[in-house]
Amino acid sequence: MEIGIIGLPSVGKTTLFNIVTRQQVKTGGFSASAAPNMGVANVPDPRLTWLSEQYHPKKTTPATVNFVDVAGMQQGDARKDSFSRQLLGDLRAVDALVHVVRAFADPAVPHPLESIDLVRDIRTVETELILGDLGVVEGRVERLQQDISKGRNRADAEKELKVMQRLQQRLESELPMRGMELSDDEQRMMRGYTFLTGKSMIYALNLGEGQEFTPDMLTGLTVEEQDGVLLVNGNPTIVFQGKVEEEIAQLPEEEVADFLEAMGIEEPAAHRLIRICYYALDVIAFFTVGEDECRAWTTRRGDTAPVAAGRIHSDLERGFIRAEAFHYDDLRRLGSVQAIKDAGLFRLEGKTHVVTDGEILNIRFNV
Ligand SMILES: Nc1nc2c(ncn2[C@@H]2O[C@H](COP(=O)(O)OP(=O)(O)OP(=O)(O)O)[C@@H](O)[C@H]2O)c(=O)[nH]1
Ligand SMILES: [Mg+2]
Repeated sequence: MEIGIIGLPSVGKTTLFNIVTRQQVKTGGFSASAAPNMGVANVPDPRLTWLSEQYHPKKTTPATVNFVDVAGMQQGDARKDSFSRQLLGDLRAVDALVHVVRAFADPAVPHPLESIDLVRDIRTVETELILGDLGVVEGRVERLQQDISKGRNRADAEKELKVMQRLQQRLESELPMRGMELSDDEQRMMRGYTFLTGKSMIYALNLGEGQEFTPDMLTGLTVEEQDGVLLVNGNPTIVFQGKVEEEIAQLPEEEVADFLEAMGIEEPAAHRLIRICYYALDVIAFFTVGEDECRAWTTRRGDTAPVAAGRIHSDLERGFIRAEAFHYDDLRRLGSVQAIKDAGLFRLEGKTHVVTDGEILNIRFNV
């Protein structure tokens, strides 16, 4: 899983990147021409910690999420030819975008649009992404029309042209590709393209120290809560205090809890960000356990056992025979694998089994 961090200049993108990856990349001073920062974050999961306490493995390996921190976008960027190519290149592989929106005011850090206005910033970035995608779609539409007039691959080209034109209209009415209804066939046709507005969007609102979030910061956008998740225009959103969280990320592990309590922070932003990425992408965790290693893995909700096994190694998907499966919750409740077996909750699952969050799997395979 890979996440791209985007936003206007000087909003705290690299600060958030440092917070979540525990790196110390230099912040401040306009990174406009710099190469993207890449980093890895461990996915916090208390279930893995508990499993590790039971199995005493040689190694405990959390699931990881990759983060890419790109240069700041500017209003009007999308009109430059290089813009979408550069950004598309940097963000091609990401599964979701985190848009860092600046709420903190600091005279020492000038805002490129000279005032704090979250709604304007959200709209500005969305518009740039839409214009960037529009450039790609227009190019593709033109190309397809040429193919059709030359009778090249006509049937397929006509089908693709239809969906591209539908996307074009959508973007022209200032709507992102995200949320567009696509048939399975259309989804397949679009899979080869990486439209930025087709990716899941998460907002991260960067507040100043001690600053509180109030919905009136977002007047004009829809703000609601669902399953305890803040949704802004339907997009999962977290609020965080960049400066404070940066300090937390640099503390030695054993001092974190006290600092959090002193600051009245329930859960560090790094954890909340990763959780909201899981939520936005609708992915789940499963585990493998043993004396050598206890490990957490990520897979899409709805994936079958062979697909999940493929996250571990492609051989396990190719040679999948069956999976021994039981659930973390049952182990926690009953205390041992034997007790799970006695309760009839230890299963042998075949290729059609859909993996659930918290399942513990042992893959039997043959290659
Ligand atoms: N006061 C205050 N300053 C912050 C906060 N977050 C970031 N900064 C400062 O703002 C400046 C820019 O932060 P960065 O994280 O580099 O911002 P960026 O979005 O990566 O900037 P570019 O990559 O140049 O577009 C730095 O000097 C940070 O220390 C915050 O929450 N409060
Ligand atoms: Mg930066």
